[in-house]
Amino acid sequence: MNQPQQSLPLSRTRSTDPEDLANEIVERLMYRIGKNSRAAKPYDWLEAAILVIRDRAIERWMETTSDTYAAGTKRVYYLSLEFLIGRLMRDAVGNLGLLEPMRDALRILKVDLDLIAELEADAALGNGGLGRLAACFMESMATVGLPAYGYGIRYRHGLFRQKIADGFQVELPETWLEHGNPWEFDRREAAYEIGFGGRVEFHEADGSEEKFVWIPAERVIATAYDTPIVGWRAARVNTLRLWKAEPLDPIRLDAFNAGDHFGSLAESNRADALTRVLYPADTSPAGQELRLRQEYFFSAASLKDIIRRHLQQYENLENLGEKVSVQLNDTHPAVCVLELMRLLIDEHGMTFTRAWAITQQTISYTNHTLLPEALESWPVPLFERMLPRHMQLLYEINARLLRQARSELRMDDSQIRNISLIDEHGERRVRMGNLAFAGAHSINGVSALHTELMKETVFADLHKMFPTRINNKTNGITPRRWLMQCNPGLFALLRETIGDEFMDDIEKIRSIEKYAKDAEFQKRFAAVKLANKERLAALVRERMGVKVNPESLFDIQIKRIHEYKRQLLNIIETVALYDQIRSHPEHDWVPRVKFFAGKAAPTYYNAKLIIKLANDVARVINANPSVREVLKVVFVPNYNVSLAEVLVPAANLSEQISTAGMEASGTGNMKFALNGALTIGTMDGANVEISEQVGIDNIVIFGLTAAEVAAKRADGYNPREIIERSPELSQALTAISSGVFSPDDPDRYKGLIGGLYEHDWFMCAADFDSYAAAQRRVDAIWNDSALWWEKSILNTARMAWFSSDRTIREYAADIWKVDI
Ligand code: T68
Repeated sequence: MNQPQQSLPLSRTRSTDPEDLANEIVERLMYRIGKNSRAAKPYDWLEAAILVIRDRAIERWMETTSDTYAAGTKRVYYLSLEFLIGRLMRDAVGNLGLLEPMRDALRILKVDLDLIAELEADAALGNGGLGRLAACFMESMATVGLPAYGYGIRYRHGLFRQKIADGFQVELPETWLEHGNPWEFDRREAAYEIGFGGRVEFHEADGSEEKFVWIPAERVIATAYDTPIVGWRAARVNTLRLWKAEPLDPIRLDAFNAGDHFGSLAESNRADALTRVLYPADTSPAGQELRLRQEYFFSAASLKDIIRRHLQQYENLENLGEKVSVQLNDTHPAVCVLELMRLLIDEHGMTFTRAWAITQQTISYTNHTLLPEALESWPVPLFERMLPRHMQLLYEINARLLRQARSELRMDDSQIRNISLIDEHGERRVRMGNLAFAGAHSINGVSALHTELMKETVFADLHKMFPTRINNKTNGITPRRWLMQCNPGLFALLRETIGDEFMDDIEKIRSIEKYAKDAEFQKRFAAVKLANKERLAALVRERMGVKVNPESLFDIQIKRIHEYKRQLLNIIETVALYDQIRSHPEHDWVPRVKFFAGKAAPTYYNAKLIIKLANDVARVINANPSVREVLKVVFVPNYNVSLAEVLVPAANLSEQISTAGMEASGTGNMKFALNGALTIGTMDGANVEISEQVGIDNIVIFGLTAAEVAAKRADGYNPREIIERSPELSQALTAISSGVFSPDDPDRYKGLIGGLYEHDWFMCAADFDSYAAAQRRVDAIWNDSALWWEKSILNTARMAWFSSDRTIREYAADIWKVDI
């Protein structure tokens, strides 16, 4: 396997001298932005700097693109409705090796790189882990030298901005494009017509040749916007291509002239709406027609583009599966299976059988959730109305699939029902997961546990039918962003201690292990952590007016707010701890700050109530002088990638406490551990593999296992009994539900807490005592400072396996079958 190049090919052609760079910046300022240094505002400097960096990436971009063409290498296409990229400047400048030269260049111009970097918009074109994974993968694919394209939607509004008003989440529109976007190139030449609705005609051309022709009722144009993604040391520069919808006619002049001013813009507005906003629901299907339109729009545009590129180089589509891999990031682009079949059969004249073989060879699918309510499905009438030809193909695929299941595999009615692409319980619905499974040669889970559960639960019967398709690809994170950029202090300490090798081969970070017990190294490691905590403390003070002591244990839970992620369990334990501290003031309590951050889906009632509860509990605890020195609670508003880059390096303790069996993998867990936080967590998702890598003594595990959760649910779980047996838990629950934290509305949490007594689907009660005990184990480790830092260092030393470079190499070898 090739290691990324050690020296920048770029430096051959372009100067990296700060003086030259400074001149270039001033030139861009002048000729691209139209200002001189005196008139330039900080944002203008940022844009000028980005243009200089971007231009440095372009040569390499063209070079690597033409190399791929010349070598005829297989191309990988990563289709994702979400790319949570965050800011790009640091990524690009760091990966081009220009960080210090650019910093010096800007200094010559009396501009602070760190200050302008903060002004860059955080591109939040995703909800959470799934979108962020896509962004890490893009960077890793460029780093390992894989010719890859990301395809998605250029949402005008990314994930909403979260404001906390009186403790409640308020959603405000996000406007990342308001200053323009210096990273993107609009590619007017790459535009495709995408149809919706209409009818299918059957043409019986010269006798035997039958042909179906879809005549859509509505059409929009998909136009491409390209962003270069620079790999580490510019090993490669790949393209992230995002689609925007535009009307065929921007204005219907006939209607306008006839006086119908609104009507004349109807088509334009309809196209505009298509790519206007990202659906803010994570792990639950949005279910609306517009969402299906978005899915089809970007899938169809991407496939057209892929086929056009293929046919530019090869004669026909017979070798598509050898030269192209299409990876579906969850089922959101699953309609690709049908669209590719339609293109191959209706537009390229292939037989059904041949088209099916090529489709399966080309497509592979990643599953990110087992939650039954999160599996996408669409009402048959909606699907049929929007995509009539696709519906025909779906029925044909289903007929063949079910026939095979029944005749060759002798499957029974219940198995047939589970395998079918149509869900027949109640309203008939198209199952996107089953469609993706049937149309792909590989179906992967995102952690070892999740993959095993996929085989046993949602896809049990499909797995029996196709036992070789399901495979595991444990998630990863890019160490460039999640260590080298976000934690410059630790990065510098590591370089000084073990040299630079780990920058190119992250496995080498393991050499830090031998310093784990070294008192001097521990001191320096702790000092870096303290500085990161001071930075977070300053942010919290500035943004929220809350003062926290950086010497306290920083205990952090940041992720989407969801009942299965159990922020509620953490809050309840916080309340119990608050009670304990007040009852035993004589005890030597470990000073802690509990940080929370995360967004709730705007329609998710309980998740929003949990945010309010965290804020209510914070207000009461932070105002109580008797716990002031030992306990603080902070809910940091508007969690996004940039905020994570401050929180992750500052954590001592990482909360990964989902109900076992419910978190497919998690990736925040990896970021924290790499940055030296200890994990408190359940045996869920990738936590299991983290415990194997870092060693069971260096992680704090508690709670039921996935098998125990399943058994408890099957046996009839009685949370009330458990609550009544745990005095700490019942006291905390009573306090919350009786209004101690909500005196303005004492009944606010009655329903939420009542639910725990009644069903407690996420087993907060069952895991509470074990969680609280685990927290006291954390205290004990913290009190033995040498032990704490030893474990912390061992976490950093042993997390290399979770690099997304490793994940991508596995996808490349096992699924895409491409040499790198
Ligand atoms: C996450 N899924 C998993 N979904 O929850 C997490 N869903 O365990 C895993 O680490 C991560 O994927 C990466 O594999 C999501 O983030 C969504 O965001 C989502 C968005 C729209 C619809 C459904």
